[in-house]
Amino acid sequence: MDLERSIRSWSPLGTNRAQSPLKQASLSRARALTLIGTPRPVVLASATLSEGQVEPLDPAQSPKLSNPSKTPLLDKISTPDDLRKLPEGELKQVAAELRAETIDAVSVTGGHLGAGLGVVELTVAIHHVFNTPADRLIWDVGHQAYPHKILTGRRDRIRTLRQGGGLSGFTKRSESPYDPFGAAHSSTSISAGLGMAVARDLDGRKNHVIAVIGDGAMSAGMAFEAMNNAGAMHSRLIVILNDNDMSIAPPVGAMSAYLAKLSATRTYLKLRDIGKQLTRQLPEKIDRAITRAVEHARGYVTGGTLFEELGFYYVGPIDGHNLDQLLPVLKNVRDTDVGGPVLIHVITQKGKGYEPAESADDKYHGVNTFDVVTGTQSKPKANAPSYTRVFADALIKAAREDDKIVAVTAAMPTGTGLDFFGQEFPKRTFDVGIAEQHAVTFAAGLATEGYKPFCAIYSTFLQRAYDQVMHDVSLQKLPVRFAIDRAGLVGADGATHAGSFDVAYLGVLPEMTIMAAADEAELVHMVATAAAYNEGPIAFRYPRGEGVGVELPTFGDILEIGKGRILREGTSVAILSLGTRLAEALRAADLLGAYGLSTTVADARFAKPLDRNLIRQLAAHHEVLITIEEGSVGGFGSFVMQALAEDGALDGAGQRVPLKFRSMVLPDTYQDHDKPERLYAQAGLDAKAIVAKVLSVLGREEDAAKALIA
Ligand SMILES: Cc1ncc(C[n+]2csc(CCOP(=O)(O)OP(=O)(O)O)c2C)c(N)n1
Repeated sequence: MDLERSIRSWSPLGTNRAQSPLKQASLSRARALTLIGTPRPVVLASATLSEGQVEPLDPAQSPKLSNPSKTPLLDKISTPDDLRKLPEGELKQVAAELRAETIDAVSVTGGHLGAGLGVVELTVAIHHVFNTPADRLIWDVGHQAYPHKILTGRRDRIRTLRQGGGLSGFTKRSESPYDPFGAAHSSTSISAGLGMAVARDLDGRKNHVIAVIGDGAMSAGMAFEAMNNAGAMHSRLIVILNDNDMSIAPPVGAMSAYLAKLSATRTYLKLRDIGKQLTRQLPEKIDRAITRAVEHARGYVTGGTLFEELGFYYVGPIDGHNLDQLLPVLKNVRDTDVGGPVLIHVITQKGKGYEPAESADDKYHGVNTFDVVTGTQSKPKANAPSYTRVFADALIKAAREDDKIVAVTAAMPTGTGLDFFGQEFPKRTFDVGIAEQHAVTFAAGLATEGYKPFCAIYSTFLQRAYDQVMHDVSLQKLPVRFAIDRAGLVGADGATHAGSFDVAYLGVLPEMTIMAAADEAELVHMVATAAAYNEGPIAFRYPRGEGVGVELPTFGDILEIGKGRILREGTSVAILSLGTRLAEALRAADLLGAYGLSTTVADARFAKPLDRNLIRQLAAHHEVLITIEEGSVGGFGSFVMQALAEDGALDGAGQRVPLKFRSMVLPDTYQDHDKPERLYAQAGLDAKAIVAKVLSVLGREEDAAKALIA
């Protein structure tokens, strides 16, 4: 089915087509066609055009067709089986069409672009050479898998990427049999691939397992743990190292320097010779050919590579945009059993083939929707600074006063705002690479020497360093400051990136202090509090996106540890909020007034230690006490309930009216990507849901049902 027809025949959830993503898709499709049909050297980088030879797509060259498709080869491909039917000579054009389709789709949806553009040829080559999905193809992180999605039966939905109800922005098992392993957190592919390879061996099957991992992801501990294990086993695993010399930011560390040296000292030329040599030798003497190829690639130039020392057969480096190199090498690796794992070192360019991406500093790693012709990204009007920026500015101010303050990021300088900190304090800023575990223990080391490390890590990625937080930090009571960005639901990145669990997983650790900012001014206070607090580890969490627009203090106040605040006093209902649900709690209090319910609203500020006095007061003077937070069960609400139970407040003893307590938390499910406000509504954590909860607790079920739909 061609794209236009498939767009016409598919409507998401039966929604109004005028507003559906597919309406946008068709419009944008028209733009894609224009893009490909009209040569625009300004947009498509010339390297792609010359390599892909895409010029015949100009309608002027197909005068007989009234409305010729501008992606004639891609239109023939519903699944990789169709791709495999095409002769190799047509694959360059497939790649060019795939690149243009990817650019156009992301221009409509926003999302990860640079990484996908860098693996277009690799994606085509892998699916052409290997028998996916029987051969397992694992994309590390999965943010580069949009071209893969287009080739594996998802082209008709590609313009729903990251939209509610649409395709995930990462690989996902439930989405396609061509995604044998879900991802989004990095550096898992070699471990998962090795597991699949060993399972295959145990079953006596013959399929291939291919893990594609970036040079950034390769710097993480997990990747090394997996290589260490794989190198000592005799299982056939193919690891493709996609080396584009970029992470989100420029890559850091000795591994990156090593890869640069490796690729600089081994030229493609030699590999091209090797390719020819392999082709000459095929098919009779495959074993000898690959052996000789690898001998050329390794021993002669710089001695054994690190990968060989780890037990891998190393092949490369090869030009990952040149199908004439990729195809013979992949075929040889496919057809040759070297008795263990193989690592193919592929050099690519992030953002390849789209000039605005190629020339941007971040290679368009992650983009908003954008204009395909100019590359200009849409910039939604901000009403307030982002929490990330407020954190960075507050930390910079604190660091001007205190030269012991240092900052640590695990490959996320821009995402955490530490790029700004680094501009002013380059020597006090440490990007340790994608290595959250190391980041935390490194910060612990700094703390032992009297420094004040602020470890800025997204909630979801801090999960990786849980043992380090426990064993290296909290057990030793070291004053590491955890700045936990992206707390709560994050939207388009979906369940893999949701910051749902940090209060629960940190809150059970002795010695931890945990704060949650209710707005951006509170965040400024919490940065000041963390800077001043030296008694042990302290964490403060804040969400993705912009603040609520409150006035920012020039300098933050040092908050009293474990003390909350009351914002509004009422008599019958109390809402105790942790974090940025506070605005919804205040809105709910207004709405409850209309039901004749006078409501107290308090901001706990601290999930640990709890403000026991505040909780006792709220319990003693209200009939209903509700806690609300942007986190899972087992967090703040559970801690409050434990405190109430210990106090006997749930026994009804000594109370005029027995307390009715409820805790509002995220549902016990993984919520897929969508707009955060919609996800919070689904989760039952908005003002309406609070009102309904209170009314229901009071037995006013009819009112509760009405409140929900009001
Ligand atoms: C554990 C973890 N930490 C941080 C991230 C955020 N992240 C997503 S992609 C990326 C860079 C990956 O670089 P690389 O593997 O070289 O792939 P490229 O984007 O350059 O193709 C980072 C740091 C993540 N996904 N997982």
